[in-house]
Amino acid sequence: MSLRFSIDEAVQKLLPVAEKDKIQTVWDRHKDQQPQCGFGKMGICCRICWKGPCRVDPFGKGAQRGICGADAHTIVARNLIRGIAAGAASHSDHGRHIALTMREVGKGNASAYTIKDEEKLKRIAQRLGIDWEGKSIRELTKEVADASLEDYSRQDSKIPCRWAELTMTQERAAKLKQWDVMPHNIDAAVAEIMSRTHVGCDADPVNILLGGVKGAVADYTGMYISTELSDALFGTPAPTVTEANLGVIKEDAINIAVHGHNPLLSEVVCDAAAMLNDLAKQAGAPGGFNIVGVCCTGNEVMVRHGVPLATNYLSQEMPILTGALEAMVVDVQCIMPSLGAIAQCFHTQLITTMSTTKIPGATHIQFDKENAVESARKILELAVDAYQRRDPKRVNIPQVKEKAIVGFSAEAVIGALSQLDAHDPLQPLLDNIVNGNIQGICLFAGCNSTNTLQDRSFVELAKGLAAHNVLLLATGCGAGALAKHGLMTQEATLAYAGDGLKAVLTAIGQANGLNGPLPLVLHMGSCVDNTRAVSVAVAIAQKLGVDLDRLPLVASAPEAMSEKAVAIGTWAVALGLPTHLGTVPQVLGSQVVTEVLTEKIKDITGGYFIVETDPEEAAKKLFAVIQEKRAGLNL
Ligand code: BF8
Ligand code: SF4
Repeated sequence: MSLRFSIDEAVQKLLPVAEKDKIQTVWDRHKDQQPQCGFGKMGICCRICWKGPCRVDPFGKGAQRGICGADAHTIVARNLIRGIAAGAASHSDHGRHIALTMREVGKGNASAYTIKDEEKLKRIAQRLGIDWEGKSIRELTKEVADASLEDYSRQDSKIPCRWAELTMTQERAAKLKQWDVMPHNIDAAVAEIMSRTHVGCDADPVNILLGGVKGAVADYTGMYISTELSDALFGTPAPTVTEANLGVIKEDAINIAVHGHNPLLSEVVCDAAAMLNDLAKQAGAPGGFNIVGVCCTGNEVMVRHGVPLATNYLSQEMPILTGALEAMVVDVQCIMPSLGAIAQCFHTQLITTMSTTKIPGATHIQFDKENAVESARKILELAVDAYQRRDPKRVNIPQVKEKAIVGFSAEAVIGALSQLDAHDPLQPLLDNIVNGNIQGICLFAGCNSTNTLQDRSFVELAKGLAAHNVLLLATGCGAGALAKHGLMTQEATLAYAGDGLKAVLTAIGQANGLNGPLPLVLHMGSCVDNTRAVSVAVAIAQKLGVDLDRLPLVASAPEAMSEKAVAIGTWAVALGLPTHLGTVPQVLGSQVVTEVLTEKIKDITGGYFIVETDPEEAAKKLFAVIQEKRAGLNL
């Protein structure tokens, strides 16, 4: 029965446990919601003012306008871009949090943190036009943080966000300015979306969508800040071998899952667990503390420190169902409110840490950069306490896990390539794209959704494209899915890569002393780390002397569901990428909006959305796009 929900074997093993204990999971609640509202699914329900809700009849028989006169196109476009605003707010709040912490490090006020990658800090400074010669690391840290925070505070609308303008090709930046979709201030772009979609403002669907594109570029800006400043603070990911899936939970250890998105607390929890491991042993757990990751906080600590990933978004309730999870520590975003109730069915302590994300059933330990170490210690103590209440009879850890080689930051990719050509690391990659060994590149990103069979599309698409010699990158829950299913291994390369791709990955792997190929899919990190893929793409485009939309480069989010994914998908399109969605976006109620997103926007940005729910068909379509782009470059 569980095969209907997920191809993840660990999930399949645990769902019967949930059923037996009468614990509702995300899939039970999905069923309870059927049939879901057709108006909502098509985006034609408006709740923007209290005269509503208003709904437009999609068959043209009933009402065609809301009470204020908004038609389906206005309503769909407004709903969509409000989602983009929420996504941009989430990612950029994350970036702000990191930048503010960095500023305190620069002032000498945040003792839990230091700059772990000084070279990266200098590279960031250089990019932002900050002279670093003769400055102390502390001074430079503060200057970089201040310059980044300006992207949240600048009031001169003629000056673009620096983190946007300086990280894309010049042609792309010029194009976005020309269409007036280059933000000058991340927060202003979010506020502008909320104000222009208030009752009785922007009613032109195309103009509304352009506002959404601007919000999406603001999202990109905040994500870039999150990734790059986190690298300076916590280290830039380098390849590391770890494991993924629920089998990483250990029966003889005190297991703590870190879940959410922001690495500020999880980094300190990892450090504290290593330092205080004796606490766990004294409490009777010979395995000590075992930190495992969920969702993007999981990805952050996985790519930087090799912390194993327990699971991705849709199966986030499962670690608790193993009966062996002492604590789940959450920060922000993509944390199901159901965790509170499920944790109460077990000994698990659900611990919230951010004032903006509290959950009934959780214990709140407020985390601030000033008290990070103290909070981490309290969390460990709560986990030790919970361990005393663990019921051995309820322990049920599915012995399912896969090896995963992860940590492919842009720097790591360039570093690996430099073993082939130290002076011009990108050249071997370009040569292999030109000679067809690598046909193109696909970035897998985005979520899990109950609208699909969990993880299936990621796995099928990846295998399908790899067989056609497409180089695969992954972030977020897509990366989680591909790691759980063993596609981040050398064995997967040997089993699934086409001959050309296999030869290239093997040459790079051998040159780096791996005694075999690179893994089939390169894990670049969390969702904010999609910008890592952009930085590689921009470097390739600059070397070829073309803009991003000319590259044989596509993105795919086969299970997109969150507002953040809407924002990411939109900026991918704004940057010129054909972007696949395997779930149907809530826009079909407007032909105008649907056409703009899937066709017309191509004339402006070169990018567009491809909606295809069947993974086999999607692989064909993406490969066809790659061929079209190759032909455009005369390849
Ligand atoms: O930021 S992929 S379900 S966890 S939104 Fe959320 Fe989607 Fe996962 Fe990471 Ni991204
Ligand atoms: Fe209805 Fe217009 Fe109000 Fe929306 S803004 S709820 S369409 S009256």
